[in-house]
Amino acid sequence: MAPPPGGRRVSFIRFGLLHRRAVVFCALVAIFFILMQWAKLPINVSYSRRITSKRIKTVSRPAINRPNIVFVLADDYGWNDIGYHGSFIRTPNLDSLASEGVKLENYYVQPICSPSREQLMTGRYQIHYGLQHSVIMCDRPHGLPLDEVTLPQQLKKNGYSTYMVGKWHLGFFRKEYMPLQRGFDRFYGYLTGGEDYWTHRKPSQYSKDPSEYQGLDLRDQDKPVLDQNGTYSTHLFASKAIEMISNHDHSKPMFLYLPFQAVHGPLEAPKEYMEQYKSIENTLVRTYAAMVTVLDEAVGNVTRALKTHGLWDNTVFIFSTDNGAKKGKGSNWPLRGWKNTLWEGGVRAVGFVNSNLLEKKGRISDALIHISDWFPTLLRISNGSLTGTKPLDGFDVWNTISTGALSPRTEILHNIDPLKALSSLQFSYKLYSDVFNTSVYAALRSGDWKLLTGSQDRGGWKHQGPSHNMFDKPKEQPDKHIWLFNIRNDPQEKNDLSDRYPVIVLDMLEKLSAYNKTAVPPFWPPRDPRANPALHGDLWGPWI
Ligand SMILES: *[C@@H]1O[C@H](CO)[C@@H](O)[C@H](O)[C@H]1NC(C)=O
Ligand SMILES: *[C@@H]1O[C@H](CO)[C@@H](O)[C@H](O)[C@H]1NC(C)=O
Ligand SMILES: *[C@@H]1O[C@H](CO)[C@@H](O)[C@H](O)[C@H]1NC(C)=O
Ligand SMILES: *[C@@H]1O[C@H](CO)[C@@H](O)[C@H](O)[C@H]1NC(C)=O
Ligand SMILES: *[C@@H]1O[C@H](CO)[C@@H](O)[C@H](O)[C@H]1NC(C)=O
Ligand SMILES: [Ca+2]
Repeated sequence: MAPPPGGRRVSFIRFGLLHRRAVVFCALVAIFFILMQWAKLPINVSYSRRITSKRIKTVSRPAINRPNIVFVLADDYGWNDIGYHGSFIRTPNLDSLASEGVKLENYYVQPICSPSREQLMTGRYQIHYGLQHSVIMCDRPHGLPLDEVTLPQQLKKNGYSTYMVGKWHLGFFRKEYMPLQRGFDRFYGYLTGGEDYWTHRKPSQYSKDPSEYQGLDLRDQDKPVLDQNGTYSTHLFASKAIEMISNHDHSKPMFLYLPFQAVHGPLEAPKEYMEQYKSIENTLVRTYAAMVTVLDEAVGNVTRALKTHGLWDNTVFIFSTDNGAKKGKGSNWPLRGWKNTLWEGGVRAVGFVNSNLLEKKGRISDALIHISDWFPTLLRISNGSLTGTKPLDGFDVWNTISTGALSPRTEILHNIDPLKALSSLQFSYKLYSDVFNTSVYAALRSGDWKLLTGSQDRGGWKHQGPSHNMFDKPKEQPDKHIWLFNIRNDPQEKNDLSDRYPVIVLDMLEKLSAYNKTAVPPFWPPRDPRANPALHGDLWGPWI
């Protein structure tokens, strides 16, 4: 791989900690923490064992008076597109919120929109409800199954007011699948996966597919919003969130779910923000940077409103992306791959927590955490109950985030998607073993190891700067369909170790096979022409 701009040696650490002094400082801090850990080892060991064995129920509840929960989800926001990961893009609000709180640097999501949202809402892997293939498509009759219990439903049961502003993308072919029917008291936003930032119409004017159905996709509760043509969605959603914050009844705790449209395609940004990056020649890079900066400003405005209304001191604020940056858009440097791939660039996510309720603030957490963990974690801190929920794949990681306790999570099933194999069988694969058919698209993380199988988009490494791009492709056999990496030593996924450690490969395949035995078949209905908004007053919405 070519050296990155500046000619220095590629090292993962370099991107977080620019100076050697910082490295030395961190080493000293690490030694300090190791000594601290050692000093109170007996307590920690029994504590983490308790978490692992019974997850949530046996852990004593913190003395928290049901905090407000504000969850900001960015869309398609890349690992390297935030100030504190070394981006040239200015994100002052996100940077300071993150550095006051706990940065989650070993935090994972799903590689595409709907699955990340499904897991956030249910605490369960998609293999357990048949959504392992692709996203919820706007003209296919599917959605998050109605027997799945959602996070806002559980919070509402426990007395929370539940607000949602932004992108749903969890299904709407029947009314029962829509946000107000899945636990939200208030909904302002859109139902499909992407649209125009100003007209709020799907598809955007940039769509090249003439067969795509067209229509407005913006609602306030159940009603179409017809008077916001021309309001950029990041401004619109921030102001609607602030309106809900202002009108909130303080006798109840609040759950505000704020999945912004930004920075999903199409790349569109207001002129004033483009101006801030006028030195950047590449229009796409300039536009993307401007979109990120509006998002950052929106987060600043929302947190300011929480403070003004006296809600902040008792709020747990979480920021997360739903997947890595798309191939041609932002940057996941130094990670391999992008959105819609199971490489680290698709699934390793920007995320942090800010709250007065954190016991140890101003930290970087290296603990393994996954988006499915928010469900039990947030129910735990909200004194909520898990009664009536299905078996969870998520873990309660509050102590891990708040105090630095060991993570109860040691594994992440990134996905098993049998349909992806069927649609892209270009080679007749030799099976590695009969334990798990390695032509099937899957990936599993276990400890530091990660195994990928099947026909994977090969990814690559892209560094996007203000005035240059650098792109490096992996050099691999085209029919390769099994990879093993040690992610801790090789976070860039450059050195495939599958030939060197066949026993580990076999062990991981056995684990995949065990997960596969708990899976339900993927549900992937055909396109339905009745979804066409032209049949429903030019509005995207339920059609059955
Ligand atoms: C937490 O839940 C328990 C049992 O549902 C209830 O008795 C208690 O009052 C709740 N505490 C708070 C702070 O809401
Ligand atoms: C939205 O506004 C633009 C610019 O004013 C206008 O060209 C377009 O026709 C409007 N679209 C709708 C659906 O009203
Ligand atoms: C943030 O608030 C300022 C001041 O009210 C406003 O001018 C700006 O447009 C807001 N930005 C966003 C992204 O909402
Ligand atoms: C492995 O899976 C592929 C794709 O689903 C299928 O075509 C092939 O027959 C399977 N091989 C075996 C031995 O089951
Ligand atoms: C996964 O399980 C299904 C259903 O039991 C089975 O048909 C399929 O072959 C399994 N896939 C792999 C890759 O083992
Ligand atoms: Ca996304």
